[in-house]
Amino acid sequence: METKNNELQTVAEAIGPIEFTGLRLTAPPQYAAGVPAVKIALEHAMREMGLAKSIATLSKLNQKEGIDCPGCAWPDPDHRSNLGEFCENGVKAIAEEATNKRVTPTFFEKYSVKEMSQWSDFKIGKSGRVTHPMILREGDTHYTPIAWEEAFEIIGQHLQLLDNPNQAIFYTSGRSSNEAAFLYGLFARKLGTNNMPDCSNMCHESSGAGLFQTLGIGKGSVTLEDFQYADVVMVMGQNPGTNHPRMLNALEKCRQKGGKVVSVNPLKEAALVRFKNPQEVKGVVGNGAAISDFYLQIKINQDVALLKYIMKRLIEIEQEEGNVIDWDFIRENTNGTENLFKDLSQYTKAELIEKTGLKVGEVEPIVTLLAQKKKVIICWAMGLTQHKNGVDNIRECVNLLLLKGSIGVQGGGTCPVRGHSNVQGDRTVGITHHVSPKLNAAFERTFHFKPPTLEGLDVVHCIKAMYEGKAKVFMALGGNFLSAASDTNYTAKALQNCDLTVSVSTKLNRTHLVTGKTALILPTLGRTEKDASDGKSRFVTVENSMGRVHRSVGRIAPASEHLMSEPEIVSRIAKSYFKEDFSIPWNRLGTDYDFTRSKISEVFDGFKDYTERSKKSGFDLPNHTRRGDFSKLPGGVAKFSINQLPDHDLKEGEFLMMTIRSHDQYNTTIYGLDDRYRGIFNERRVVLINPKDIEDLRLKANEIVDLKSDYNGVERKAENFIIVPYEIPQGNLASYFPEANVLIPNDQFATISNTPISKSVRVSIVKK
Ligand SMILES: Nc1nc2c(c(=O)[nH]1)N[C@H]1C(S)=C(S)[C@@H](COP(=O)(O)OP(=O)(O)OC[C@H]3O[C@@H](n4cnc5c(=O)[nH]c(N)nc54)[C@H](O)[C@@H]3O)O[C@H]1N2
Ligand SMILES: Nc1nc2c(c(=O)[nH]1)N[C@H]1C(S)=C(S)[C@@H](COP(=O)(O)OP(=O)(O)OC[C@H]3O[C@@H](n4cnc5c(=O)[nH]c(N)nc54)[C@H](O)[C@@H]3O)O[C@H]1N2
Ligand SMILES: [Mo]
Repeated sequence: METKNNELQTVAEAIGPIEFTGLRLTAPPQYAAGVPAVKIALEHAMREMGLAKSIATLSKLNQKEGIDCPGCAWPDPDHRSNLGEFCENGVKAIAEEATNKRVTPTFFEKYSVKEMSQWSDFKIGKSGRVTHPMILREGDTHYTPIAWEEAFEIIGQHLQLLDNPNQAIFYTSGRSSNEAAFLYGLFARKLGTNNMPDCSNMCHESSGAGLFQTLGIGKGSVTLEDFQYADVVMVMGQNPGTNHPRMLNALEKCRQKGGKVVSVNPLKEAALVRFKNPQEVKGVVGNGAAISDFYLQIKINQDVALLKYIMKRLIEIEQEEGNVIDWDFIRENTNGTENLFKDLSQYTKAELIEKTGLKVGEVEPIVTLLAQKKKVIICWAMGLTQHKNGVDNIRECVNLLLLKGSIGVQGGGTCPVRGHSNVQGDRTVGITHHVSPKLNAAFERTFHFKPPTLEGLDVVHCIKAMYEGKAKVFMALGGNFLSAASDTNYTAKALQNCDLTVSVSTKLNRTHLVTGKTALILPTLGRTEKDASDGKSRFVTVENSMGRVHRSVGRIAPASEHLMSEPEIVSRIAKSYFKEDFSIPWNRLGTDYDFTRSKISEVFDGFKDYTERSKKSGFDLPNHTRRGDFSKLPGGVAKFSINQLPDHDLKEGEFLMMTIRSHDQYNTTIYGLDDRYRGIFNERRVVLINPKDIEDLRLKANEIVDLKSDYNGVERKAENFIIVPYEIPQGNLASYFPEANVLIPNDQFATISNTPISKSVRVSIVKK
């Protein structure tokens, strides 16, 4: 079949404008943070919030009595800086939420849905906070206000009308509190479905799967303190300067104590090279500190090849000199070494190194370091998880750590660096599409009903179900599902197939503009805002990337008097559906968070005295791997695994493309148009490419091209990208998410974890 006829049709509303905003390029800066970061952060804060609100929010950000930063999930140190325990992008996140701008009923009266859909994501987001519950009734062109009670009734009625509960989908983004997520999961289960896709399906699902299989828990093993004791920290597939800036403090401290930092990344990310800590005087006046001792600019998705090379070399050195591999640890705590050794012997060093695109001379110093040192931490994020072999990537990291006996020891272990500030907590308290008999039993014991036993749908499979008309009601607790998911046109059609789409949101986004027949926006409180019931103030709790649960207390007046808290919204929907069934006290659960927490602690282990212990610095959830205890696994030992080298099946002229975040965005929320640390300003429709590839393709810098992907004969096109010469390995490209999401087919995802292949998309460049 001609691929031309097989092109996935464009849904203009889903794509937004494809015009340019005026690219400017500079050389990437020599360091990250420092004074410019402080200045830019404060400019954002003042522009969005004004002085009084800036002081009210920022002075309480990440303090023990304060607001948990909605920016990322990096943990807070025990000693909090007086200069402020936050970073540039944390300030931007706060400013974005606590903005003074408002999206009111008058705003919706003025702009039709169609008109707003033609705005850029930047403009949509900058419109401000949604102030009233709004409805888009079937056939209407504009959203109109609706009373809360009527909104809940409409949702209840739609759910009643379904043939079966599996026609409903309950998506969660990672900003929700433990309390809201728990009630949401309880509601879905009581309704009778496990269709609980969540943003981790697109994010760290591969980490959870890989770690669970090999170590028995889907979470990381290290604490913040471990960074001070580590001999080596490897940062693989992660850009902390933009996405987890406070992690740079930990890396700096590690180096001050004599540890070495190794970065593995196709791009030379400025913050991984040099960092000026704005929380310290020397960061303001000095040259800053080097962060990486070694930098491996690896080709996209060749991390398994690199790890295999390193392990092969470690085994060789062990054979020659000994004292490299921790045999005692391996004997006592693992199985599968023989198979691993056999697997490694199949490959030659030359073929492995060639795949990475690195030189032996670049990798050998790291081999030597790892041979000599014992305590190793591996940190990673999306650069490892969002590939077809995302789970293999994680398991191969575990293999290296197990060889070194570096799990369950002070200064060593696994560190998947989570994204959304409470994505880990949401999962802990029951947001999962998987069925666990143990969890079902705990829900049954606590709430006296039988939770469903059929596996639910994750993100990619619920999109397919909606596309095929098998799911009819879509609800989202936060997030921007349309723009976050891959295959934008396909996902748009999937949402449009629904009878009802519901978004519990703080701000306007594209998912509100490409909807089911009827659509609701339910405006909710953000982290920064005071949450009270009957005049009594309440607080919510969250879990950070390292498994510590603590409270978050809102500090400023809500954006509108009509906002409702997330737990309350969820419980009111449940009430409207279950009507006369009073077996679960929804009212009390939605209003009395202490009571909700007492129920969480009945269902889940580790939450004893939850409310009290969440105050001050919070408490750590049980993590047996952290203690070197693998008894949760069959046989009671950790597992070495066998992982294949990826096959990208690139055809002539095809590149491997990663979709990455710019410095001025939070996922689909666009704070600004600059990517300062990469020297790219005022433009997002760019494609980063090696100058030699530009030459080979007879392209020119600044030329405008289209990007095309072709999977299984279906052509997907992203129009209008500017060629930007960049120091990136040959054969690789980079462009921004979500603009490039149209190119990623919904059926291309990681084995086991089903995470879309956002970091290794096969594309070609089409000249205009
Ligand atoms: N300011 C800000 N903070 C955020 C977010 C945000 O958008 N903005 N998002 C939050 C969320 S939800 C998440 S999940 C995290 C995301 O945090 P990151 O994972 O750091 O974010 P990405 O931009 O996706 O960056 C991936 C990095 O991996 C590299 N990479 C890509 N492919 C490969 C590969 O094959 N191998 C290796 N070794 N490296 C590779 C890229 O060059 C890039 O540096 O950040 C969280 N924090
Ligand atoms: N191509 C490509 N696609 C990707 C990625 C990639 O690297 N490349 N990354 C993936 C990753 S890692 C993730 S985590 C997903 C992110 O997927 P999502 O979590 O769905 O997306 P966000 O952009 O974080 O959601 C932003 C919206 O959340 C709402 N919001 C903000 N704060 C709150 C709150 O406190 N409560 C409520 N109810 N709503 C709130 C606002 O309305 C805002 O518009 O995207 C994924 N998609
Ligand atoms: Mo994420």
